[in-house]
Amino acid sequence: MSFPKGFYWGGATAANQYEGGWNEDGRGPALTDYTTGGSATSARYLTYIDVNGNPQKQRTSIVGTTLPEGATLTCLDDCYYPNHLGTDFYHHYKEDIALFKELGMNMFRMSISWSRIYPTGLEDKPNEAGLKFYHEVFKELKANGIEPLVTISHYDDPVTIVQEVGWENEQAIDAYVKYCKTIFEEYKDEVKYWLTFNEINSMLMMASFVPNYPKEKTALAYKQLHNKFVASAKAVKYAHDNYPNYVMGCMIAGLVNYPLTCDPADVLYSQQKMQDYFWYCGDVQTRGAYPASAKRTWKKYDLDPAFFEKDAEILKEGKVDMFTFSYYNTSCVTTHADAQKDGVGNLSMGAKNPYIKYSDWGWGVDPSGLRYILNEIEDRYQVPCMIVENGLGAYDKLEDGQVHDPYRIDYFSQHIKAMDEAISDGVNLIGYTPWGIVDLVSASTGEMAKRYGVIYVDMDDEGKGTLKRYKKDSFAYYQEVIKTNGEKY
Ligand code: BGP
Repeated sequence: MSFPKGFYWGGATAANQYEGGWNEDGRGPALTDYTTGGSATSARYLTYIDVNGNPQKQRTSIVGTTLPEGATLTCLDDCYYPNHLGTDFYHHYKEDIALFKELGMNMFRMSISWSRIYPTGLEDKPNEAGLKFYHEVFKELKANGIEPLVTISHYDDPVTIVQEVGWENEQAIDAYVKYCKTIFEEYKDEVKYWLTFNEINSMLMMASFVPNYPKEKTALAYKQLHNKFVASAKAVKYAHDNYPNYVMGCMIAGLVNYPLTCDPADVLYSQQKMQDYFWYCGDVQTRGAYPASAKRTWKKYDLDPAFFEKDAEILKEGKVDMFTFSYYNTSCVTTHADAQKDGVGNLSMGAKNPYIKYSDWGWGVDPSGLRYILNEIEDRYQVPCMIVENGLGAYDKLEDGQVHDPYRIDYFSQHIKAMDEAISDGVNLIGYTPWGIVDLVSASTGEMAKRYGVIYVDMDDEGKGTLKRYKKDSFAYYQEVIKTNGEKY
C-alpha cells in the first residue's frame, strides 16, 4: 500500500455548478447565469436582447463566447438556466458537509464565487453578505475536521470582467488581484490551500478541439491567458509575502494526448499538442517561465514574443507550490484524415482510441493514462501534486431511495489503483478530490443527467425535484477507500 499517511481524500465542486443562490444577498451575475441547459447532443446558449430589442440565443461553451455589438445579456422566459440553482449548496451546506464528514473526507474542494464578493469585480468595497457566507461554510468545515481547498476563479468571473473589461486588458488583472487580497486576508484563519484559476488552459480548448478554429481567436486567447498567468503570479507572490502558511496551486485541465499511430508525424503532432495546451501552462505557473516551445506557438499565431516576455520577472516570482490538475480521459491525435472521431454529438476531442472504452458522453476511460501523466508531471516539476477532479459522468437511476452505480465504483477503483501505482513509481501525489462528489450541473452540457457524485441529488434537467440527498452505492465504496487510506480499492 503506497498512499502516504495524511493523504488528502476529498471531493470537488464549483460555485457556479453547485452553489445556487445566484441572485441572493447581493451576488452579481456571471456568464453562466445567462447560459441555458443543453445535453450531450444539443448545445448550450447564451441569451440576450439585441440592439433592436429582440431576444436572441448564441451557442456557447465553458470558455464563453463573443456577443454581437450592443447585446444585453438577459434571462428569457422560455429558457431554463440550471446554474441559477445548481444543487443549492447555498441552503444545504450544513447537510452536505455532514455527509462529507460521514464519508470520511478530510478535504473539500470548492470555489468562491467572485461576483458574490465583488458583484461586478470593479467595486472598491466587498459585499459583506458574500464574505459572511463563506465564513459560515469554512466554520462548518473546520468543525467537521475537513480542510478546504479553494478555487479562486472557477468559470464564473463577473460578467463585467469578461464582457466589458476583457482579460486582454490589464484592468482585469488588477480586479483579480484586489479580489485575492480581500479573500486572503478575510479567510486567513480558515483556509490554507488555494488554486488561482480552474483549468487555466481551458482558454485554449476551442483551439485544441475545433478543427480550423479561427487563428485570430486563438491568438486572442493566448493573450488573455497570459494576463491570467500574470494575475495568478501576482496573487501567489502576494500570498507568499504575507501569509507564509498558504499553499498555492495551479489547476490545469488534463488534456492528455496520445499519437493515434506510430507514424512519426502523429508522434510529433501529439507532442506539440501537449506542449501548446498543457506544458505551456504548467511551465509558466510551476517553473515560472514559458517553455522553449512557446516561441513556436507564438509564431504560429503571429504573436509578438515581446508581449509575453515583458512580464518574465513577475512570472518568475509567482511560482506555485503545488501542481493540481483534472483528469477524466485521454484523446488520440493523428494527421490521418480518415480516422474515426471520439465523443458524442459534436463534442469530439480527437480520434477514437481502439484500446479503451468510452462513457455515454464519449469520454475515453483510461486509468493508465492517469499513471502516465502523473509520472510526466513528476519528472518535469518535482513539486507535490493533487488530482483535484476525476470521475465518471453517468446516467444514474434513483429507485426506492437507492442508486446502484457499479460503473462508478469500477471507474474509481481503476483510477485509485493507477494512483497507487504512480506513487510506487515515485510520484509525490498528496491528494485526490473526485469531481462532483455530490451531484451538480455539468459544465459542458448544463445537464443534471450527467452525474458524477457518490451523493445523489433529486433534481432534473428542467429544475424539477426535491433537492433531497441520497447516498449511492459508491458512497459506501469511497468511504471504505478513505477509511483504509487507499488500502482497499
Ligand atoms: C471540468 C471542470 C468542471 C467539471 C468537469 C466535468 O472541466 O473544471 O467544472 O464540470 O470538467 O465536466 P462536465 O461537467 O462537462 O462533465
